[in-house]
Formats: sequence, structure tokens, C-alpha cells
Amino acid sequence: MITLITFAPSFGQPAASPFCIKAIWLLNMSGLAWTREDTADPRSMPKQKLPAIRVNDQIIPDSENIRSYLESQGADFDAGLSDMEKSTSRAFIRMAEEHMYFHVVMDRWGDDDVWPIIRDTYFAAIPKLLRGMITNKLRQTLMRGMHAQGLGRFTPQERLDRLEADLQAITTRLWHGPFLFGDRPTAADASVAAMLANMRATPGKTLMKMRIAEDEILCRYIDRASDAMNQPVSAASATLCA
Ligand SMILES: N[C@@H](CCC(=O)N[C@@H](CS)C(=O)NCC(=O)O)C(=O)O
Repeated sequence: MITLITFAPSFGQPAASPFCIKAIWLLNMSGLAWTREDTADPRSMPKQKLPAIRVNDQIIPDSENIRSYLESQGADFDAGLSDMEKSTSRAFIRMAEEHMYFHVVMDRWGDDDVWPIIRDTYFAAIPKLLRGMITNKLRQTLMRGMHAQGLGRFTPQERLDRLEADLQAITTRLWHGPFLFGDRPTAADASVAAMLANMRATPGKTLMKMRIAEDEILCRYIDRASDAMNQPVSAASATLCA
């Protein structure tokens, strides 16, 4: 049995982190049996981040390694895709995880109106008297990281302008089918739709959240992908090789 170590559900999503949602969706698509263990503290994990899976007492950190492990067990998330489609899929995954993700961080941790809600949701286990002090330090460290990454130097409007091209690229693919690569969700949907779902679920009314929440094509895609991947696939349609 595979155990997914993940952040808890939040804001109507199966986990607070888009990478944990991705892992949940990949696990569901794999058709393998799994269970979840929620934690708010990733410090004991090999990369001090979540998600991770535990398999036979071995911990496998990082959603990409989780994907590789599931593929080693026979899952084929990109069944039927051509080599050209697989290479485009790889680029979409990187776009979501190495660019769009940092917009989520800025919206959730960098926005003074959103931050108090995030703090009291993510860190509810810390007694209220200590919570402000502990989380302010965490927030400062994260914001320093965002400054170094670069997006922390952009205004919300500049960030939205930069994100627009990514959203257009996603929308263009959705003109051709219900999912990024056709009629069935693939690995790219597990990354891209999880990221969009997280953006839309962010509390408050940031520019980015409203841009996505008011886009019918993107909203329908998020809902379609969530419906398809929030449940384990039936044995008959699992992506496991025979
Ligand atoms: N590349 C990793 C990214 C995972 C990641 O960034 N997780 C964040 C939550 S979204 C985390 O655990 N952060 C905790 C921390 O940095 O202390 C993956 O794909 O799993």
C-alpha cells in the first residue's frame, strides 16, 4: 500500500499544495491502492517539502519522483500521446510548476489581505499567541526567496501581465479537446489543472484569482479535471499496463 504524505485539504481543494493535488491525481489515475496521511509539518521529509509517498518504509519525496515511481509500477499517464505531444507536455508541466506556482506563492503569502487567512488556515495548529511571531518569520524567509527568484519584484498587475501568455497557451490547447492532450486527462493535466485550481481557490480577490475565476474556459477545465481525477479510476480504465 502506498501512503501519500500531504498537506490537509483546504479552500475546497483536496490539499493546500498544488503539488499534493497533483500527486493525489496521479495516484488516482494510476489505479494503484493508496491512502493519505495529512501533516502540516514537512520538516521530517527528505526535501523538507510535500508531497512524498511512503512505500515499504521508504520515503519518496517530490511529485516528479512520485510520478516516476508510479510509472515504474506500470502506470502510463501519457498513454496514446505521440513523442511530439509528450515533449509539449513536458514544457507545460514545467510552465505550471516552475512559473505559475510562484504566482500562487505571491498571491497567498505576499498579499497583505490574503495572508491572514492563509496563516490561520495553514498554521491553525500553532497556538494563536505564538502564531503571529512564528509565521511572520516564515513569511519573511519565503518573500526573500521570491525576491531572489524574481517575481517578488513585480507588482500584482505586472505579474498578471506575465501570466497571461501562459493562460493563453493553456486555453489554445483546450480549443482542441476537453483536456490538454485530448479526451482523457494526462500527466500535464495533473500539473496544470492542479495549479489553476489552486489559483482559483486562493481566498480573497487578487487580480490573478479573479482573472481565472472569471474565465469560463479555464473554470470549466478546472472543474472537468477535478471531477475526472479526484476519484480513483475504475480498474477497467486504469492506466496500468496489462
Ligand atoms: N518540486 C516539488 C515541489 C513541492 C513544494 O514546493 N511543496 C511546498 C508546498 S507547495 C512545500 O512543501 N513547502 C514547504 C516548505 O518549503 O517549507 C514537487 O514537485 O513535489
